[in-house]
Amino acid sequence: MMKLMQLKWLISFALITISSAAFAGWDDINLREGVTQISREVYDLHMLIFIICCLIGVVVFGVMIISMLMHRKSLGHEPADFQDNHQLEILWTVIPIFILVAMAIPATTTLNAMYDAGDAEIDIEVRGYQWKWQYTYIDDDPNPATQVKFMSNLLTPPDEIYNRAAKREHYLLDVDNPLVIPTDTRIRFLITAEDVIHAWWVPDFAVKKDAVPGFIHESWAIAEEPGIYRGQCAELCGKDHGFMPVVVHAVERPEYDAWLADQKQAAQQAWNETGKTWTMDELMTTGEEVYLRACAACHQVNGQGLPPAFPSLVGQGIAVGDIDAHIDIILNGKPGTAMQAFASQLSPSEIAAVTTYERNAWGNNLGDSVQPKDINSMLTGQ
Ligand code: HEC
Ligand SMILES: [Cu+2]
Repeated sequence: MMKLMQLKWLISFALITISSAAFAGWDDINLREGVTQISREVYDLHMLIFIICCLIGVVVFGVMIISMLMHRKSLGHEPADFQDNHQLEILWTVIPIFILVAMAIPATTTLNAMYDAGDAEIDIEVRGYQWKWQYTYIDDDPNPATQVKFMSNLLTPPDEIYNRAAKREHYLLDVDNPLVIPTDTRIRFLITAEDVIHAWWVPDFAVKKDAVPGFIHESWAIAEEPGIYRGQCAELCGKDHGFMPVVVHAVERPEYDAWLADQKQAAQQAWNETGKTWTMDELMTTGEEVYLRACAACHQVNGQGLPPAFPSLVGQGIAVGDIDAHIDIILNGKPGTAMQAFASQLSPSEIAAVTTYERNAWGNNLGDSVQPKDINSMLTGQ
């Protein structure tokens, strides 16, 4: 049988081990404070409730362990035989009620503030796709085609993912086009999805919202410090769920205004170019660029695909068949397969270019092409 002395040593040893393990990497394992008022409130709540829980744990287990040691049979104690103790029962019901109410009041206040997404200065639509995000800066531009709107794709190359190359800094947490927002500005995120349920999560903003097809969920943030904030999709959404990070770039207001003006001009220019007649060279150059960015992950750089999962586009099938069917599968995808609809992800010019590219690359040499303005009239019915 264990002596009291030995037990004391054992307990202190266990406590020292656990606490030193925890404090060694406290910042690594703890919730982070983030850079918004809400994220700091969430952090403070988390610490408050964590400390309350620890205190309750110490008191309850302390009383329990001490009682067991002090009143054990080997010291000659006899078991008591009373049935209940009303005073004690009322006490251990009322005290926890007070503790719960005391925790609920600050928690509800913060939750209310989190859910109140009104009065935003800037509205940004966040749309989840398998497996990337799309950001649209909603403004009163009457022509949706010239709104600032872009896809945000993972930058980590497959070689690093499959251990054929050394992993970079920000492995799996880097994108080609980050979301750009101004600091000290109230921004509303309108979060939705195109295909399946995703979740947009930026820990430093304490923003984590499900992105559900057909629904728009709101959230908001005021970033107080410039910086790059990284997050991830937080809802299991298919095979590349781990490959759709969120990167937000918070910059000072003047820098944001300049960036937005550039983007607007680029969108306007892209729109102007939709109307002109493109040469074969222009279509092929843009087409290759679009293909490498949006299609090569499945159909491979050489167009051969990875049959049977991803069909080859070389010398066979739809890519060398009727051009309308070819355009159709790119615009609308093929439901139930990994071939998604690209109508909302690519501009009319990009769709025209990539279609033309597939029909004339890798020795397909069909010689035919399609113009951006034709794709645009298919999409708008004009
Ligand atoms: C996530 C993987 C994926 C990506 C990315 C992708 N595709 Fe596909 N694609 C598929 C799959 C799978 C099919 C076969 C669908 C089926 O079962 O018929 C397909 C079929 C096609 C076909 C028809 C092939 C045939 O002969 O049946 C064309 C053309 C095509 N894709 C073009 C594109 C273009 C252009 C892009 C880029 C803008 C693209 N795909 C991006 C997976 C993908
Ligand atoms: Cu996702």
